[in-house]
Amino acid sequence: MIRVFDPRQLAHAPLRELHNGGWTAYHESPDRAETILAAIGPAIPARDGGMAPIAAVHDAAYLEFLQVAHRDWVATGREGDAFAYTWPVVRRRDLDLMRIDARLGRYSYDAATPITAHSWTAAYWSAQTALTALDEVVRNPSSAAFALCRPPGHHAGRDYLGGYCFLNNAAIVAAEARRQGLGPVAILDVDYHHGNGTQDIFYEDPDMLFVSIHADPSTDYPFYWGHADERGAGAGLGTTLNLPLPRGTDWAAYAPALDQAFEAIEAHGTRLLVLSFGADTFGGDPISHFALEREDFRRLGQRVASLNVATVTIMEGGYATSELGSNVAMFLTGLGA
Ligand code: Q9C
Ligand code: ZN
Repeated sequence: MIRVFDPRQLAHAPLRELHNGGWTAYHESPDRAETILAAIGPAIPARDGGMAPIAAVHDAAYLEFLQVAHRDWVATGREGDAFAYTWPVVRRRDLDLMRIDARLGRYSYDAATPITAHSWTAAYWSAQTALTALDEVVRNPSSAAFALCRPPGHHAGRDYLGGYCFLNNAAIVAAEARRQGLGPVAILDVDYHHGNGTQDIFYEDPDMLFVSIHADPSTDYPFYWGHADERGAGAGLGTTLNLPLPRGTDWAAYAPALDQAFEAIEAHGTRLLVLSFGADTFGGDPISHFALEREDFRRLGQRVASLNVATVTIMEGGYATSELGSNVAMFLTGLGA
């Protein structure tokens, strides 16, 4: 299986994040990617597919904001990483926002996702890493490809960042695959956290299936999205499937949800699967509360491979850095590396 990794992604390295009311070292660190790369072996670098596939998913003003935000932050006299402290949740309207603090709130939904001088570069190459993996699958449709992406993407929406995510790599790949006529396309998200950004992007889309297995948002981030009764809207009603599971979920409880997800993916007639893969379902993850073990990631990979559908796997979360490499390697072994 082709693995794709681009070192320009390492440039994004926020110092700290606001976590449960205090400062902690940033969980989504560059070492995550380095440790995965060391465990999974040789990878090809990303090719530059340009802005078009990114602009097909994200709002133009948001993309502009991402590129200038840290510069504007510094110009205001601030030091360190940029993040918001106020959000327009009530009667939001399309104002021409001048102040960087106002724009940070407009284009984000949490305070745990700082923007550094290099965040845009890293996010851009993370998206290109995902697109290159798609390209590899197109060139050899029997294959699967793994995109070692960071920053991750599934919490980012059309015009907002959050949850360590800036550009929604899975959505960008899914939309580009559809544009290339590779559909029906489905997205399966197995990160511990609900992929609220991906869900939002395709919520009213009648032919993009989004299925997510994640921690129950009544106890876990991102809280406001990922509940079982969210099923899509308008023409997209029925193309979103949320399978929330309680804290403590182990493989025995996880596997039936996976069966249900696969049923929906098969019923959709899926020809290309985009897998948002997070290893934060691991029992030892420092910010998550499922109980999957290392061997379970092999099982997960095997179950995905048994679908027999061309698959682009995109790295999302996973923060147990010392076990992250072997967990991802196990998953790829199961997938049929
Ligand atoms: N104590 C991904 O796994 N945590 N993102 C906020 C809560 C944010 C996780 C602080 C977790 C985001 C891609
Ligand atoms: Zn996660």
